[in-house]
Amino acid sequence: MAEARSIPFAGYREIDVDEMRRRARDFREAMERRRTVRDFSDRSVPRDIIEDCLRTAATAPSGANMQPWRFVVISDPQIKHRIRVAAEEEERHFYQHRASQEWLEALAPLGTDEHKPFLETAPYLIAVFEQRYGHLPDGRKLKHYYPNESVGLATGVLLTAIHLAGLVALTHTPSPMKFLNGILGRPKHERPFLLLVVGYPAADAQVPDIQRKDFQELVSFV
Ligand code: IYR
Repeated sequence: MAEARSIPFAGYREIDVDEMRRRARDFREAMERRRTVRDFSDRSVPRDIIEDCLRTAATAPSGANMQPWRFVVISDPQIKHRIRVAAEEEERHFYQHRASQEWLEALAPLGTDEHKPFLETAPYLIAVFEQRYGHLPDGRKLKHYYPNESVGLATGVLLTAIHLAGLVALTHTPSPMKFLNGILGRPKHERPFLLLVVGYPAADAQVPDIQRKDFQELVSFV
């Protein structure tokens, strides 16, 4: 096996167990304060902060380290407007025709509907694309492994970075999202994965009073 390794392996730096405990608890407490926000301020956010969050997202593990993601950061008001118009059209169809009664009931506590003003209000939208395959320098296709899982992981890391930076985000999933390829000029083999809305919360922003599951309900030790 060892002969197959063509890259150097880095060492592991061990952390004192009490320090480990402190870090785990501090991180949990910080993450427990994360909430999805749907009312955004139009205040601008320095671009370098968004860039750092994206660099953090790119540290996520991925199948065979193929890093099958592409992030398109949108701040241009005209592009945001086009995205809003296209997303609201899809959403209108979803809320009026496509969604089952059961689905609408599940969404009711969140208070969502087809109106998506935040797509224009927030300073940044980040469209996350999943690449089914990449390209070698000679142009040949390179298959990507576990692209769904990989891009989901990177998006989770991105949301974490955005939260720890002190910003808020909304994971928005207009369905279908193919219009994003057209508006953003992305190739066919890139599948829109989701659209993140990022910025400051509006001064009067409120979040629904929903709870996270009890620990016992989500974890089993065997
Ligand atoms: N895409 C729609 C509907 C929606 C679906 C789920 I699942 C949500 O958790 C929230 C909304 C919308 O964005 O309104």
